[in-house]
Amino acid sequence: GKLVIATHNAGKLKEISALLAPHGLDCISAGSLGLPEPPETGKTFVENALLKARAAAEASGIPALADDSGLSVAALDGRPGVYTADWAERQWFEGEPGRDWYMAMGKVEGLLQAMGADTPRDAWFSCVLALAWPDGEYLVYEGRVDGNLTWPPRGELGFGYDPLFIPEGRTQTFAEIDPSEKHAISHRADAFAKLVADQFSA
Ligand code: ITT
Repeated sequence: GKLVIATHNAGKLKEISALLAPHGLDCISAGSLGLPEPPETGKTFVENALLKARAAAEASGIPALADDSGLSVAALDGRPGVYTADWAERQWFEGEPGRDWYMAMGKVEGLLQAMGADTPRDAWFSCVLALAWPDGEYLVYEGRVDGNLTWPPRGELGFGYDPLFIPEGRTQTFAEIDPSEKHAISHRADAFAKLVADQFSA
């Protein structure tokens, strides 16, 4: 069947397409359908993922999959969490065009400096995947990966905060490991495993 991937984030779209590839769906991006981006007014990953999936399913008449995700820093009581994208964006509007990733990274550098050498750098990524159908039915799946923040950024792979995040039990950042390995252990992979077990297992 057909599935709309309700994201406007190119990094996510690439990962979701790779994770869905074995399941033989005809994936259509929200961007290619010209679907609008609903404002993310929710206070939780679940609320925002549902908001995006439902809006896309309603507008397109096709089942939709949305991803709401973010980075949580233990020493900041889990912030920025659901506000991770805003965090980067605020910097983007103040910064030079085309340097949005760098500005977001700079924000983390400041954060890590402010934390000092003795503050634990434990962090985690969360991902909520929401599936919504045009008739209003929906399902959500939650995933998480624990790790540590590092500075300076390392690696060119992945997207977003990947160059700053070392998953537990590894020495390389998410931006240094092969995408196939990130897809085995990431927050998105964790949520996907639950979705696949629920939707695609016979
Ligand atoms: P859509 O809402 O259109 O899907 P978005 O970028 O606005 O795209 P979110 O609101 O879910 O998505 O924000 C997610 C933030 O978390 C964003 O800043 C990402 O860069 C970051 N993020 C999520 N998953 C990540 C991953 O696997 N690696 C690195 N950063 C990630």
